[in-house]
Amino acid sequence: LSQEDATVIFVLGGPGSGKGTQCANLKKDYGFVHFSAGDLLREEQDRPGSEFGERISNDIKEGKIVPMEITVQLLKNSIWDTIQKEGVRKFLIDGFPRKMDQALKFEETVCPSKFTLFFDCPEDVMQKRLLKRGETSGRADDNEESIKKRFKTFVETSLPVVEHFEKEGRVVKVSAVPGPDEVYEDVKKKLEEWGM
Ligand code: UP5
Ligand code: MG
Repeated sequence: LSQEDATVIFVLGGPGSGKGTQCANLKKDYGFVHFSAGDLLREEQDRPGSEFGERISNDIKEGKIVPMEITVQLLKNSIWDTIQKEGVRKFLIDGFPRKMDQALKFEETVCPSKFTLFFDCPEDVMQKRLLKRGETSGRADDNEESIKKRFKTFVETSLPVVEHFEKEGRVVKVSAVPGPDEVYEDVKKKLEEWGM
């Protein structure tokens, strides 16, 4: 796919920064199709007969990044499926790419992104949100030990991806600290500046 065929926006930010929350808003108001890489991996993990189930489940608990071939393929399938079945060509890719190799592979073999929407949030704020969510989420990685590992991977491996896109002038940065409504107002304003 080329940039003319589809609009792809990467949505990045630390664990618990609010990517999923804001994508739900954008989906409703802008007609995007929303794919969370983490959700796709959790679905694949639970799919009976998946050969990757154990690998995914272990990587998620350890806050590690699942081998990119798996994630890129899941995203690619979902995107093509949507284009063929629904004809929608506007995608939010949430929580991906979180490693440089994924970024290059996706833009080369699936579609170049228009820009990256980056939710900037300090760790203490994200940790509080995740521990609170952990009381009810049932997510295997919403516990103190896994959260610490997720933060480490984010700083060491995922932030360099944001910096890479920033050098190319393709990052839209929003503070994720205020409440969800205020964050969303800021998101809308900045998307408008990008002609969305
Ligand atoms: N909340 C949200 N916004 C708020 C606000 N402004 N003020 C106050 N509270 C706010 O929000 C988290 C919580 O905070 C919620 O309770 C929400 O109500 C509240 P959410 O919108 O869920 O944040 P999000 O950024 O989506 O957090 P998430 O935990 O999903 O982020 P992660 O990036 O950690 O998780 P993801 O599912 O993307 O990935 C999980 C794992 O999958 C990774 O660690 C990795 O092991 C694996 N993975 C890969 O290997 N490769 C990939 O490409 C992707 C994932
Ligand atoms: Mg999420």
